[in-house]
Amino acid sequence: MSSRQFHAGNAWFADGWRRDVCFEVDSGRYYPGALLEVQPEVQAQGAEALGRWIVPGMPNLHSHAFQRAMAGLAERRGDPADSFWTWREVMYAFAGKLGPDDLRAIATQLYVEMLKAGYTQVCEFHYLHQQADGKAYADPAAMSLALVEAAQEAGIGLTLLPTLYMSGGFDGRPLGERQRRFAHDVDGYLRLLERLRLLENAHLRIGVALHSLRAVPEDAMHAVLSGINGMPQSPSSAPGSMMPIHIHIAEQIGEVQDCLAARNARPIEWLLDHAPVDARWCLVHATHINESELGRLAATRATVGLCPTTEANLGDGVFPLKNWLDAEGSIGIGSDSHISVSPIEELRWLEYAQRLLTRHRNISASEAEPSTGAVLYGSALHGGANASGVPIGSFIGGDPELPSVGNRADLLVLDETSPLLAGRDASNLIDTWIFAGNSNLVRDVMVNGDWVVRDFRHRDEARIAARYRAVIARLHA
Ligand code: NGQ
Ligand code: ZN
Repeated sequence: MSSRQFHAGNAWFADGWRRDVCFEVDSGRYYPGALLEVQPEVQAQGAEALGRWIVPGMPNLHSHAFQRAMAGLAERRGDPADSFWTWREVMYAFAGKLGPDDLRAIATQLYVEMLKAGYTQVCEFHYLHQQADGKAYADPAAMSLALVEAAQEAGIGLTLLPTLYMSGGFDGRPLGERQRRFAHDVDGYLRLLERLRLLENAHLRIGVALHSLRAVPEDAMHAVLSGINGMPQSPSSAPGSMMPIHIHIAEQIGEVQDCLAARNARPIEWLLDHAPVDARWCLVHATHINESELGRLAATRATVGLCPTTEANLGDGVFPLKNWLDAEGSIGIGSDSHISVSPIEELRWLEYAQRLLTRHRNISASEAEPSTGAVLYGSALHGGANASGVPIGSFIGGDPELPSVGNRADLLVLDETSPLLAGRDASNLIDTWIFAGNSNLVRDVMVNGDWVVRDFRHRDEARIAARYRAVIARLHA
């Protein structure tokens, strides 16, 4: 099969914009949808014109898809001391109602919204494994497969992170009644991983998630980390053998205090002392990190998963972004509870929280890269790709003559006709998009060489939304 050629007026690379970029996309030689050659400053004859401003698609490194269907339903005061923990009770009540078909319908709708907003890969931190009473489904992978099907139907890349959840707190107490459907023992968990891994392909990567130090006893953590060594992988999986490892680490002060009481160490400190943390790891909500933890963690090359809109919504706290970037730490963004589904809003709030705290501006920018938006977008692409375990996040082509392949062809075409972008050039385009782009500027979206969004519309959005509405009407009836 022959390859396809595309031409971008300007395409964004890690070190800035290039003009007249020609993309050659594989139609089957290595894996369909891989970038072959990517060449700046050429006018390819017969190439399909993409548009004026082309950027890599953004990975969403943290999602609990089902929570999208309760967005807005926990914003009424219940208890005068409303907190993360009271929100969690509302969330548990909702989670208890969902079966595989509901989860599939909700996740598919969410993934369509993600694509339209510019996310082309999602890491699904998935812990609704069993039936509500704690018994396994006839197929123990039923809920995981619902997410795999949802991603396939929507056309988004998925890093599925089946999540180990064993105890209800640091003291090892058993799961509460509403947590029973999260349960696994280590063997059952590894069997699920093994089965799912055989499904891997260019769109699907399987990784590991430990829900939190609260939920995973130390011996279980070690058993899983050694159990994944040498686990077989599907031959049709995208290149790169990295199996990402995600964990919720230090979101709430209460969690830091409980960890100190039970383990005599702060959560990040404890993890660094007891686990082989390296570039495979993604520490989600590293919110409560001190200076010494920060220096040690940055040196491991692990990524921190930041979810600014959810962290704000739940009253978590503010991650010390400036110090982390100064230490060359890796970041990515996630929409987590999906109170907002927009990479732009996540990145904007990442910076704004720092401005409000420090009373300065352009905190994330540096001497080497003075554009705040470019630092934010570029960092989140890089760390997000790492946490996803998939070759995405930048336009890297493979040499057709060598047995290596390029990154997946995931790209966004921005709406060059928007008045907002009038008079903008390469020096301020990303800044304008991130800080002022309140109406969506993502016009077309390509994932793995396929158009999934064209002219602001997803290829199957009407049908997917109709099914979502029907499921929600029943759940809230
Ligand atoms: C979750 N969400 O697993 O959905 C969590 C809440 C918990 C966030 N942390 C539950 N944002 O941490 O126990
Ligand atoms: Zn989470």
